[in-house]
Amino acid sequence: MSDYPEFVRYAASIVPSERQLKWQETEFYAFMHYGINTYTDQEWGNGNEDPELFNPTELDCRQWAKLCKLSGMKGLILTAKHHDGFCLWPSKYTDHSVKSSKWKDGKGDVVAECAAACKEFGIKFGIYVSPWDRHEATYGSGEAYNQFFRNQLTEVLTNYGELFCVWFDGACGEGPNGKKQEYDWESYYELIRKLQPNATINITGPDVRWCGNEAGVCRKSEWSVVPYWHSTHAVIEAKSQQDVSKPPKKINPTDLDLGSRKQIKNCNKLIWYPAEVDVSIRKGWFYHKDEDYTVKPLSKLMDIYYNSVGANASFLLNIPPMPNGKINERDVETLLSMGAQLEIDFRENLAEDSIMQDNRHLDENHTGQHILNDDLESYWHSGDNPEGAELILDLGDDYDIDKIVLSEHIRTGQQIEEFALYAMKNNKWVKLADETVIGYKRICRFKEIRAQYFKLKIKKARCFATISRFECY
Ligand code: FUL
Repeated sequence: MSDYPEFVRYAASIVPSERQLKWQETEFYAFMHYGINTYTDQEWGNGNEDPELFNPTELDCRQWAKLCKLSGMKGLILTAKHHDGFCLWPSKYTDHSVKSSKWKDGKGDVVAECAAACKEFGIKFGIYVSPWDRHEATYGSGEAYNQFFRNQLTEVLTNYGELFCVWFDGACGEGPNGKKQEYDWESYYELIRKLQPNATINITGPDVRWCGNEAGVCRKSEWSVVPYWHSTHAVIEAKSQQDVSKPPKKINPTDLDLGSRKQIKNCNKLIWYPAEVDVSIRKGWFYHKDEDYTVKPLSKLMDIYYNSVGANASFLLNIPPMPNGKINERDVETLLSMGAQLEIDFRENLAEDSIMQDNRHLDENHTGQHILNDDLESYWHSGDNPEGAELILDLGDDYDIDKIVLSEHIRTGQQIEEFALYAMKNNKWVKLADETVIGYKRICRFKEIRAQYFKLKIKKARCFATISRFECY
């Protein structure tokens, strides 16, 4: 039995909250950047835009939600208010909203239409509300703005049903001489917990962290257990976008490793803080006609999917509606082929109903055989001697396999630090993958191989190891 230092035992004991577990299952979901910028052709509005400009002629939130569903997404986050302060719902606390627009004679509510469409198509609904508000006069005055923001939050948190996520941007382009608002984050969080207890608070918040760039890249080892200071407001704000012309394209080189033993060794407080990869299907976040030719190709989107959902992060893909209120056919086509590709890639799990043996387990309720069903709550547990533990899968016959999907039972934490996968070829184990973390999900892709036996070997872990999913495609 290995002897683990105290800090490793502590790290192995950190677990997600129920709301984080639910969010994790959302995996792939849409961002919809839509608002006054859609009509002024801008990325960041300055707050002086005339609300009358907002005038979709064919707003179709059902098209948005249906497209998300067909693309394999499980949720949608709408920019209810971006940095320009224009609200997509008729807020009582400002006139800078849809109620001052021509659309539906000022009687419309995009948030309500979008929430209803998500419900109809069976996907989750979330909202983005920008704390940075360039229109509101009280912005920069301290408590008066905090109260205004809480009032607006209360509206969106109470009037549109269950939200799976509230997304707070850390961006602020005021610069050193601009307005300085001291956000009362704790009071915002308290309100969200009270009114939407199941919603995660993403990015400038305690539940889900930003992957650190807008290019769709995540770390090789994306740990969900990290030092607590990654969730502090000052740190998040400092890393957020400060200039509209400089979207963050790369992870800061000093941030490439957040959760290895080296990073957590001297930290007395660790938290469960999983990563989200946010990226736009086009060049910008809002729709611009001259970016119609920048729609990312299917291959690029699939790569991002595998490198995020398949590497212990979630994938938040932005699809910006056009001024008429619909999604452009280029984006639609690409997303429909993405949905079809995902169906093909994960059509039949060949490991289901097979035999899984192990060389050790905690007890009879946690043997290898427990990981081949759909139930993520039934899992294999190594017992307190994980290094060198092996799970051997017998498919019963030879099959062509090019993907293996693994999950840890994250309700018990994240422990696996290094693992390898093998297939049996001519009575020899051939290595297919040699990786680090697994976490909620790791999809290992390799050159197609025809084999009957596959093996997972745990090379290094924190105190013990669990596996709740082992799928072959
Ligand atoms: C950034 C914002 O400034 C962009 O406009 C966009 O909303 C993106 C998701 O976050 O920080």
